[in-house]
Amino acid sequence: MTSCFNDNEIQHLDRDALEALQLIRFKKIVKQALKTEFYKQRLGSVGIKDQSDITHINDITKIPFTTKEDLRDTYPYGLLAVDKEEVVRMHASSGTTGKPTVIFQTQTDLDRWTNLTVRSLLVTGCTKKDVFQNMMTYGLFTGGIGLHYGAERLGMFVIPASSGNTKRQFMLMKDFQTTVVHATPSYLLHLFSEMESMGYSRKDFVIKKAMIGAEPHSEEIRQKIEDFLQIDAYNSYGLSEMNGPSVAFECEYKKGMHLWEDSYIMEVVDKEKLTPVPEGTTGELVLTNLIRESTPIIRYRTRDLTKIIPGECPCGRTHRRIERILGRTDDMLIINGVNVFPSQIEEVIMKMPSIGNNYRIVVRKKGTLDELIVDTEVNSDIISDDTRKLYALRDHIRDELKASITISPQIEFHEPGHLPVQQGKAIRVIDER
Ligand code: DLL
Repeated sequence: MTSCFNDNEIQHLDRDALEALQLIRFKKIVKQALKTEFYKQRLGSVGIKDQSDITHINDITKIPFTTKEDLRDTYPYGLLAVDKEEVVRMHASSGTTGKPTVIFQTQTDLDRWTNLTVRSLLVTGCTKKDVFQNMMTYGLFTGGIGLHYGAERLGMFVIPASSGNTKRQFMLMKDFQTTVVHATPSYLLHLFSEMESMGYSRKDFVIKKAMIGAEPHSEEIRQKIEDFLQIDAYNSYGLSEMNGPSVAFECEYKKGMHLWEDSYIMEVVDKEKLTPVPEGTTGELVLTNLIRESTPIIRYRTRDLTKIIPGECPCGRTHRRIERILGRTDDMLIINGVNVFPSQIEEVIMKMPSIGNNYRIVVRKKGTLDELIVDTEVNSDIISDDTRKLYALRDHIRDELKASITISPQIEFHEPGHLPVQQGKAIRVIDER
């Protein structure tokens, strides 16, 4: 287990030492993976039957990729590589079919992940003197609990505020003199746009830093947050399949995110050919978790597009940095930090008998938050009917969608044939953000 005490040394290992450490850990992960039927077949198909078949870190490139679909197909326990009684927690992320992709953690797994979150907070300059207000959602989502444990282990004063309830966030921030906040960038912007109307001003707060992540955001958004609040905002990247936050984190220089290479093997591949691209070239990030014994995942296609930043960081840490996430190769939308697949929406609305054949999903900014609009055609009989029926249908769709995607969208009805139709593939999603 990486202890906080010697962590600084690990952050500065030279490449040879880092790769030697990766190899030792990778072999252990292969050994774990071979305990699952799924990886026994996958690894067996390329002649890997035992960890001794791995002799160099580059052997990883022989192994087929693991995808979200694989995780879904093996739901719920297909990737569990330890006895169930060793599991102390699970996390999940949303999926297209309603079945989440699940990840299990043993106590050892949690300790290792927590150490990474401690490291991530330390590299941004956090100390045990800080008061940490965690505005990420607590629950199956990894954003809340994930950083919570690291902040506690670091010795920070943690306020587990979770997301929402703007008024209470301000009250806590003022009364307990919060110095560090953790939130999605969109929520943070939304929160502070309400500051004056809620009777507060910047001088009521002593906030110094924000950890922002879980959703794509531009440098301009970071600047907006920093300028408005006169704070430093650090980009934080992660995904539940790789534990959650603290896969990659910005250090005090804020020049890209150090991907913690002692704990993850990163590859960046061409998004179509799936072959490696050189440093500095954008491609899909592929990750292997080296520290989780319970749910080994090898060569996971994240669908996130980024590039490895060539050269060294002025901080001297040797773990390579990735550029902020530029987009995704699939169609998953992230709406105020919540992952939504268009197919989840389609699944719900197309079940309703009065709904027509055409629909589209519009996402736009309303102030600093994202707004989801579902534009759908309805059958002519319901249009000429009592308007109360239309209102009831609208409410029903909204409730069903809320149950499925946890967001309550605006529903707009159109007469049949009134929504645009494409010649080729339908364009269902209009993302105006
Ligand atoms: O969002 C974990 C996390 C929580 C990261 C809190 C940072 C802070 P998931 O819900 O599984 O996990 O969603 C993972 O979110 O594949 C990216 O597409 C996107 N994402 C996460 N962090 C960033 C970021 C968490 N900093 C998916 N920039 C990932 C852009 C991000 N996109």
